[in-house]
Amino acid sequence: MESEGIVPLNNSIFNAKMANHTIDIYFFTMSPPSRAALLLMRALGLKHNIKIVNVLAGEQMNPEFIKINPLHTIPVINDGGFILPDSNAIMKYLVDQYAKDDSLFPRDPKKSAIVIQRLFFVSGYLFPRFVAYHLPTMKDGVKGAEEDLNKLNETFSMMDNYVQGQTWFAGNNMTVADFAAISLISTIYACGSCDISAHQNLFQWFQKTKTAMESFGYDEVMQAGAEAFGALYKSRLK
Ligand SMILES: N[C@@H](CCC(=O)N[C@@H](CS)C(=O)NCC(=O)O)C(=O)O
Repeated sequence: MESEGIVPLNNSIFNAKMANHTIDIYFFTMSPPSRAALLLMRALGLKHNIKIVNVLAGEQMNPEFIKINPLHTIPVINDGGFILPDSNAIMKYLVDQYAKDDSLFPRDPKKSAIVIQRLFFVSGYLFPRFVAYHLPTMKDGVKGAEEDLNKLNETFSMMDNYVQGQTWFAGNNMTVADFAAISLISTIYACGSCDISAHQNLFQWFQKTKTAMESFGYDEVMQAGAEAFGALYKSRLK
């Protein structure tokens, strides 16, 4: 628990490398990975321009957007003509390109490997299992399957193990893995669909990370989007 409560960032709002341009981010507030990328931009103090892609209305399928990202997913950034989809790739790029130090994505091979593993975990376990359980409600207004709820709860147990005895999701420093993980945990919590507080270490990490991210604009970026998703989920369930 070396760095409990310490936010290892110099969170200035101006970065010399950004002097003459802003980064476009294709974004929708209800999209967890979009919020992870945007909150990181805020944490790094990067000038940005939000371009809303309403995935609920299918705007990601517009031919202009498909040209930008053939995968038709958000988030995507456009940094002076450099176009990059996927929140994980985006966060890695932004830290490498603009952060004042490597604390959010360490260069040390072992520390870096752990961050990458956690990002793959979020992409390969937490995100698909979140979608599997919540999509039937969002799409058809029916409850997700018990089996999918069990799998999601199993994922929380895995995360609970990861954060046991350490402050952050990928070790003893806040990293981009915390941004990725909290984007989904905050959304699921706002849905009230699972008992996250039953997983004590995970719940403590959630509370601590929220507080640590307040100065980046957590409430405005993360909480607001999670609540918007949660409100829609609850209204569909009725
Ligand atoms: N691994 C990707 C996942 C992106 C993703 O699936 N985004 C969803 C919104 S949460 C999306 O754009 N869905 C629209 C679609 O697939 O057509 C990331 O981290 O950026």
